[in-house]
This record gives sequence, structure tokens and C-alpha cells, in this order.
Amino acid sequence: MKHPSVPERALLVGLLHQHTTREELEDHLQELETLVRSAGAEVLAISWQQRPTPDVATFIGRGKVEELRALIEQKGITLVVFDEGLTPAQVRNLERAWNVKVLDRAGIILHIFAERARTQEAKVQVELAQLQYMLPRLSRLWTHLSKQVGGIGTRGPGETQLETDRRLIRRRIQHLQRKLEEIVAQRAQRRRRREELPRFALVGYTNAGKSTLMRALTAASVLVEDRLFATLDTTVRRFRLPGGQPALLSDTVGFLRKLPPQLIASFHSTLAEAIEADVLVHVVDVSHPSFRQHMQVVTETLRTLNIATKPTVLVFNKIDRLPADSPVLRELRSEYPEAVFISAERGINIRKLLATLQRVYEGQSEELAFVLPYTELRLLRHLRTSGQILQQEALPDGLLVRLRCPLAIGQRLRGQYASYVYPAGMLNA
Ligand SMILES: Nc1nc2c(ncn2[C@@H]2O[C@H](COP(=O)(O)OP(=O)(O)OP(=O)(O)O)[C@@H](O)[C@H]2O)c(=O)[nH]1
Ligand SMILES: [Mg+2]
Repeated sequence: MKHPSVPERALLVGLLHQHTTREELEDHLQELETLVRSAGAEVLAISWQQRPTPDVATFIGRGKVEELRALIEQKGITLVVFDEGLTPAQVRNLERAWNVKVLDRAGIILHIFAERARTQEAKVQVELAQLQYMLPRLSRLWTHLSKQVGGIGTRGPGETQLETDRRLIRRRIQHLQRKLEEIVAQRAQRRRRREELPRFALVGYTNAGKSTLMRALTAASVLVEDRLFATLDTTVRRFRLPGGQPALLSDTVGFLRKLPPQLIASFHSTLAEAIEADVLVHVVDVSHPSFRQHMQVVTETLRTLNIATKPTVLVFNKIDRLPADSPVLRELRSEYPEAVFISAERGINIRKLLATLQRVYEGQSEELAFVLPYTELRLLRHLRTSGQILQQEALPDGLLVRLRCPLAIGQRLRGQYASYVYPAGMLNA
């Protein structure tokens, strides 16, 4: 989808309901504004309403719908974006009332993802999520189907066309699902071929500085940008722990409040590196006023991915933006004594972070020793790719090999080479 030559003129709408404070709403709307701008639209007005619960038919109250109609006409608004999820019926009713396109937060996020997707995998995932999101919402006014016509969502076809479209979309969804399965299988194969190295995965809210940290730790040339969702794919790079042990670090798509569930579901393969990592590195932009909420969103997202209990190193980034004696930092230091405070950009405390990664990894790994008979030296290759070799010594009965490897791999090796395991008690003798 391309930006139209004339940018959309957007109105943003929020709801102050039972569970939000005024401050939270303002913060959410500000984030929505960044999102809508990132999608290529101009934000001409922001409006909100206080209501205990959303209206079933129109989300905001009828009076507010009327009031906004006047505003839409007066300002020439072409797109209204709600900060929360709308039901397909609410979208239809509002579009009918205003005769402009209506999107919710998820719709905008999907649009941005669609624009940023570069690799085949990301493209397939985004299109799948988009179609699944769109299917129940297909209306006369907008559909992402007619891609050749620009705009965020596009004026759609007539009612008869709608049925054809629904059928086409279902067929396309099936096709994409099959394609994604293939990609997932290929990825898994690639992972299997890779050496068994300790795996760390950067996770965090979008714009927290994950890619910057990736660069600082691995000298990788990954994209760093001051925008939401700069990264949509997963990059994996080698780096070394302070003890010399090589390890892998992955950088992936950032999280965001109310990330569409369709998107999380279809990005499962991109997130596989994080899902299968030994240790997560949760990067937090401590200079952002809402960083605590961001942390919560990340934890919730990790929970949906079933990895919230993985060993995690908490990293507070961008400390260069706060004064050294900042009460926020003092508070966090006592609240999270295990956390590491860094500036990925300025390279502050990177060594300390590496030492922490090593320590946490060691808690996740074990030391093993084998004595390989000299007739079985070909097994050495497998041991070498299973972990870090600590010692190799020729004994009368065979080659003593001491190594450190992840717990799961250790268990496998002990089973596989049971007869060569050197009893742990003998090691330090
Ligand atoms: N002042 C300061 N800025 C930083 C630091 N780390 C990252 N940034 C800036 O924060 C912005 C976002 O950085 P990225 O590394 O792209 O963030 P990300 O977490 O990868 O973001 P997404 O890929 O969008 O999820 C960039 O403008 C960086 O230059 C830091 O330690 N200090
Ligand atoms: Mg990034």
C-alpha cells in the first residue's frame, strides 16, 4: 500500500471510561497520534468523551457522533481513528453516519506493518493478519482489497462485489496459511542446522532501543530509527560472553499496547527466536514517561506467547537521558536490584550487562564431562557444537572433554552418551 499523494486528514477519538485515568488517556492518544502519523496521515483533531462504558452501536454516544459530524465536515476529515477496538458493527454504523473511513488502533497498526514489511515472511504474516482482521469488517466504504488505489483503507466496492470479495479473501487466507507453514518449516530446519549456542532474545516495547543494543553487543548493522516498529523481522547475530563463550542474540519486532491478536498470532514464526531462547533480555526505555505501562504490556504479550516465565534479564535503557541522581533511577534500583541500567547508544554499562547475561546463562546451563574412547573421537564434533568446551585432555582410556551447555542439551547428551559420562564427583578430584 502506498501513501496517497494527498495525505489522509485524520481525527482521533478516545474514550475516558471506568478503567482509565485522564493521564492514561492522554498518553494513549499521544501514542495513537504517533502511529497515525507513521501511517502517513495528518492529524487534524483529537477528541475524547467520558462514558462509563462504550455505546454498543456507535462506541461513543449519539450526541458525540453528531458533534463530530460537524467537525468532520468543517475540517474536511477523511479518516477517523479510534484508540480502542471497535466491533465490525460499530465501524459500519459510524461510517454510515459520517461517510468517512473509520479504523481502530489495530487497523492502523496493521496498516503500518503492511507498509514496513520487507521480507517474504513478514509480508505473508502481515497480509494474513490484515485479511483476518478485515473479513468481518468488509463494508461498502473501505477495504484494503483494492491495493492499486492509494489511501489508508480504500473506498470499497458495491454490495454484490462484497460477497465475491469475501470469498476471494477466504481463499487468499488459506493460500497464505499454507505458505506460512512452509516458511515456518524452513525456519525450523535452519535452526536445527545451526550450532547449539546459548540463545538470548531481545524483547521490549517498540522504540525501547532493542536494535541499538543489538548493535552495541554484536556490531551488527541493524536498522535503528526513532519511529514505531522500525524492526519487523528477526535478526540473529553471534556475540561473545565475557568468558569467551560464543552465543546468539536475536532482535525482533517490538510490542505495543493493544497489538492486534491476529498480528501476534501470525507473527509467531518471527517471534520463534524469542519463544525458543534460553534467556530473554527485556529492554525498557526508562526515559519514557509511561515506561511502567510499557513493561506491563511487554509482560502481558510474553504471557500470550507462553514465555513469561523464561529467565529474563531486565535492562533499563537510555539512562543518559536522565540525571544520574534521578529519583526514578534510585527507585528502580531498589525495586529491581537485579536489573542493569545502560545506555545502548552511549555504550554505558554494556560490559556489566554482558557479565549479567553470562551469570544468568550459567544458571541455565551445566557443566558436563565425557571420556571418549579413542575409537569414538568422531563424537567430539557433536560435543563441540553442543556447548562451550572448557577442557580437553588425553587420558589413558580416552579423551576427557569438559563442556558447559544449556540444561536441556545436557540432558540430551547424558542420555545419548551415557556410557562415556565422566562422574561429576571425579571432576574436581
Ligand atoms: N538517548 C538515547 N537514545 C537511544 C538509546 N538507545 C536507543 N536510542 C534511540 O531510540 C530510538 C529507537 O531505537 P531502536 O534501537 O530502533 O529501538 P527498537 O526497540 O529496536 O524499536 P522497534 O524496532 O521500533 O521496536 C532511536 O532513535 C535510538 O537512537 C540510548 O541509550 N539513549
Ligand atoms: Mg528495532
